[in-house]
Amino acid sequence: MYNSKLAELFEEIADMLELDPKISRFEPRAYRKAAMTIGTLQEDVGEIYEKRGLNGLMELSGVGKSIAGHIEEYIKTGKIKKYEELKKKYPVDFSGLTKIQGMGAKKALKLYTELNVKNVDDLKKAIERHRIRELEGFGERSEEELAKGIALLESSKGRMLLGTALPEAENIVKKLMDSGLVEKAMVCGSTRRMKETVGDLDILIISKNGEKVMDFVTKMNEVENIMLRGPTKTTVWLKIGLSCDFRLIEPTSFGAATQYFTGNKNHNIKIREIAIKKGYKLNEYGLFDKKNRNAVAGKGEEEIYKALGMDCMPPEMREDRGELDLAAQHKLPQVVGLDDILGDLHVHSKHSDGDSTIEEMALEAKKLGRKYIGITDHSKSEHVANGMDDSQFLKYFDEIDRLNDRGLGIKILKSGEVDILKDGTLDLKDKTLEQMDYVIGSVHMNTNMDKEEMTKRVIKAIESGHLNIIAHPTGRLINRREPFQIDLDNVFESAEKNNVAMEIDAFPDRLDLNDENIFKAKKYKINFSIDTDAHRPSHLQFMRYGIGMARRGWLTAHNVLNTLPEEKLLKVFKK
Ligand code: DGT
Ligand code: CA
Ligand code: CA
Ligand code: ZN
Repeated sequence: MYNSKLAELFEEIADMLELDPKISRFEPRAYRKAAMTIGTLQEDVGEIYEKRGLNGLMELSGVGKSIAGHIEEYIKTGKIKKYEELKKKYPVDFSGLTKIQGMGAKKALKLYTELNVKNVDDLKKAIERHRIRELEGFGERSEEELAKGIALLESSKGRMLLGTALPEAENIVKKLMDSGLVEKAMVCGSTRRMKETVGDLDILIISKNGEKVMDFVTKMNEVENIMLRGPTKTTVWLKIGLSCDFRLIEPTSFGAATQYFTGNKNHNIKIREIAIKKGYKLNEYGLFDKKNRNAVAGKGEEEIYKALGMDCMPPEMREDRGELDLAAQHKLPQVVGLDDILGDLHVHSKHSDGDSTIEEMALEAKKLGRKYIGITDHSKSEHVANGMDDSQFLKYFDEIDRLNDRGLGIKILKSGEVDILKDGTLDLKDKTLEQMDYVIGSVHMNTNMDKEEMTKRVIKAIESGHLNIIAHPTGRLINRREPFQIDLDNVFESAEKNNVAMEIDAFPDRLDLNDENIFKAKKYKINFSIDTDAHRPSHLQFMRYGIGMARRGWLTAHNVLNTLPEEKLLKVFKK
């Protein structure tokens, strides 16, 4: 997979181009746009290039001839000349530094020219010596903020977004299956549990050609270097920046092995104790009785749980949050699945910061089997996202009406992602809001408020009577921005009273609410909406990450609004 690496390179090229005032602003913008497209693409650009060449690349939005050329150059040589040249001029690790909250390329350049800070380590030293606060335009506060930003980054170090790790894992499993060398290959570990970030990939394999398989995996295009090579276990470092364990498993142990390597660790420790109490021994090879015979052969996970008197729960629930007790009482919830989803209620178009027309988004959603799609472009205060004012919203409603009249085979709902302003009021006139089928409210700006103020702000919006869904309720961006200060219990309580749903934003770096907060929110009688927040058609596939979070938070289809058919949904929205 070249996608994430290329996206990073293009971002960094854009950062460096922006530093030169003589260069037109359009050039860095073009690189950023390409980075956004490629970084969130589900298909690997390497594969697109292999199958359809330069023309295939140029069909991607934001990818023209010159950027397609860069991609080709990178695939063939592992380098981009333009990048290397810029790097000579600016020997600074922009991509590392700009991952720190509050650090842009301009600040990074200033730190380089004034203090010779080239990377995060240099920055840490400069902070320790209190050199930052002396700089013009920085000060003590921003020195502290940078220190906090670094701490956040380090606490997440090496953990990759599920949205990057899972497609790579699937790509590797497919290659293994296509190789003809393996009977089975399966991703386990945190990836299978759909944890929001992944530390490493764990892939289990059944094969009669162990030696050849281990050769095959070490020679895959995706591999940067081999960390450990053995007859039954091989660990490689992948080019995308993640390590991957491959384990060869005996067919008779496969169930026990997938159970063990899916984890999580605490779940495993508990289930092992349960096994001991019942007179068994459980390990990655099987479930053994007292005479050390493999009691249930360990062929399938289901049988292992069953032999211990339990129902088998989906991997997403195996987090030691009480699931084993429920399994023993045969009271596991029937958690929501992707097949239950009938629509997507948070989608952007060209009318604000999306890449595609309403029609294109709707047709793609139809292809995915959705019955309705809510278009939710931004309101005017969201300048960076091209937000619309009231009169622009009216034209946009007209367009939706026309599309529905024409009939695309999928219903388009009229909505908007309306900013919840600093004082808790909404960014559009009541008259405009009343024309929407439902309204999403979001906090985007002034996020540095203290907890009490922020909580009041959101609750005031919930009580306005206009809102139906609160989007990405904590505002966090995984590994990049902390959630803002907010008392979620108070928010959930108010949401319950006012029949306002909480969003599970499925965009890979948001996943907001996250699993823990969903678990907490489930105690209240509130609805959830699992939305992709798509900005281009391929993003509509992010639904599965939101579903992963919902399953990790034990939600059933009953808790989720967009499992309802349109009529019932609109009734809930009417209040
Ligand atoms: P990660 O890689 O940090 O995102 O998280 P996991 O859950 O994939 O953890 P990993 O790769 O270290 O190990 C894979 C699974 O193997 C883990 O979920 C449970 C099992 N496992 C690993 N270490 C232990 C252990 O010390 N005891 C037990 N019972 N199971 C373990
Ligand atoms: Ca792992
Ligand atoms: Ca591992
Ligand atoms: Zn949005």
